[in-house]
Amino acid sequence: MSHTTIEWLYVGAVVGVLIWVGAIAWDAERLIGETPEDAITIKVTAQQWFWTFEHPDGTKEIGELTVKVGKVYKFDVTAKDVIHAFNIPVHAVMIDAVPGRINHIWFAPDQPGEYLIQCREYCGLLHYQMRATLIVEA
Ligand SMILES: [Cu+2]
Repeated sequence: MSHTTIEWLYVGAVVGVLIWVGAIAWDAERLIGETPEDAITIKVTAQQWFWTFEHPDGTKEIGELTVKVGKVYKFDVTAKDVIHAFNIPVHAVMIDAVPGRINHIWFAPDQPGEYLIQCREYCGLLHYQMRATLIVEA
């Protein structure tokens, strides 16, 4: 093979790998970005300095959220006063809670237990106490 042919093979291989990596990243992003159709919607409202959760049947929980293993949940997140951020560190859930708009994020708990929910955007005096408990039932 000539010198030039080898160079072109090399360029082809590099381009091929880049396309492959790009396709994987694109697919991963698509999977994360799309909310599964069977998701149960929970309305999450942030205000100084607590969290309110509303289930589809209208039941409300303040300071704690009860969900079940094996189900998929979509959070409709908003705020009443200032900007907060809804965060469940263990489940990599993190989205801004902004007055006047609804942001979406979903998750599917796979382990029973109690987990921390917290505010991740400084929202005033008691920001550091703006916590809730995620209760995942079997
Ligand atoms: Cu806060």
